[in-house]
Amino acid sequence: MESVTCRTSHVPPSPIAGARPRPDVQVSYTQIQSALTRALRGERLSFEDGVNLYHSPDLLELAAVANELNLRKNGRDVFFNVNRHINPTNICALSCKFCAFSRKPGEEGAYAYSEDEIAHRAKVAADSGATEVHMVGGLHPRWKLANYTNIIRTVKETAPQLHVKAFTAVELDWLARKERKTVAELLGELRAAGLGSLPGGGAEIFAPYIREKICDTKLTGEGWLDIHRTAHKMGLRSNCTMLYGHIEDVEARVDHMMHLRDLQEETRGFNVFIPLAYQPENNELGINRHTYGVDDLKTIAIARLMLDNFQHIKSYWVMTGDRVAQTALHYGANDLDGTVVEEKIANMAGSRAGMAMAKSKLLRVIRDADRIPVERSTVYEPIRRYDNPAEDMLQ
Ligand code: V47
Ligand code: SF4
Repeated sequence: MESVTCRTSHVPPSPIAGARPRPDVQVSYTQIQSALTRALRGERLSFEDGVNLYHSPDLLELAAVANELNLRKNGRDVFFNVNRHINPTNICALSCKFCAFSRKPGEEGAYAYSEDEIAHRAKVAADSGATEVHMVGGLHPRWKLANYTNIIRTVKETAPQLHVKAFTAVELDWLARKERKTVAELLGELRAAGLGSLPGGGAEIFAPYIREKICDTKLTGEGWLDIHRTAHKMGLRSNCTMLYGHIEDVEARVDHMMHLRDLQEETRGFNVFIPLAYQPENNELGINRHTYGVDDLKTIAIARLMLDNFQHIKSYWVMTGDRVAQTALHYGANDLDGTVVEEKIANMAGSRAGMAMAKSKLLRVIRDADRIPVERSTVYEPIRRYDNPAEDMLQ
């Protein structure tokens, strides 16, 4: 098992200071220039480069390089998908400090969907042209493997064409331990039921000095990476995320990206990297601020520069709102996620972006950024390229 240690001996004096570059760190403009030049030459950047880039005083210069790297890889095409989130239960044995979604059994607001409720949502999704359901939930103390396979089968029996992207590494670890199975055995059974790929949730921040403060009882960073490695080796693709904008520092963010880059180098199994901006309400973390646009955009740009072996960087409108998500398309992002329809996790934590976005609006957001909308499958196969703007109104 790969050990997740932080790449620096630096331990921040006060992580609560947030992820703003620390004023005591001296970074020369020459070092930043050197990193940008090397990135444009296609060279791999180091941990120190990533930290230096976060200290760059020139956001537009970062944007120009990230945009250029993205245009080389993906041209002006921007992906979106027509999907639906289904959170089968919010009952959870853990109590991550940033989470506003989970409830304890019997607590007001706790729920667990029946098969009929899941089938209904899958049918509505399929009828509205969705190609994917994204399903993640809490760690239900009483659910067994059969609950999970039934959830997948219910979706596939209702609408066989839907791709099931389901269950975070955290849920898989919990279930494997309860069922006394290896993760490979568990994934084999879920795949036989119809699982298509894994979402990227549960990664949070790998660096132990942050993780232990925000979700100390959760699967470790190395455990998360190990489960994705196992999935990739079985031929299952997956996504990866990073929760930022809470108590972490820029060193922890860059460290996180480098662990993902290393695993991608080993397996090539990640579809996309998705930075998730922290939403501050109704949780126990005590950090009561949303991220601002500069930090969101800088993080997208640095991800594009650091993650040179990733084809896709997602600007997830749910966390940043549509305006910043759109602007990120000029900072290295080439994917906006989807229609979503019933987003609960960020919504309950104070997201101001709403629960859904119509396909017609996604088209407009992309088109207004002077990019070409391309509907994609979950694993990034193009479904339809919207070459003709006149057709957008018909969607
Ligand atoms: O793991 C929980 C995050 C994640 C908060 O793979 C929060 O395509 C912000 O991973 N503020 C689940 N974030 C969502 C997720 C995801 C979403 C969309 C697409 C994909 C994909 C994956 O939500 C959790 C956690 O990191 N989260 N609470 C919060 N207060
Ligand atoms: Fe449970 Fe996931 Fe919320 Fe943590 S983030 S408390 S594991 S639902």
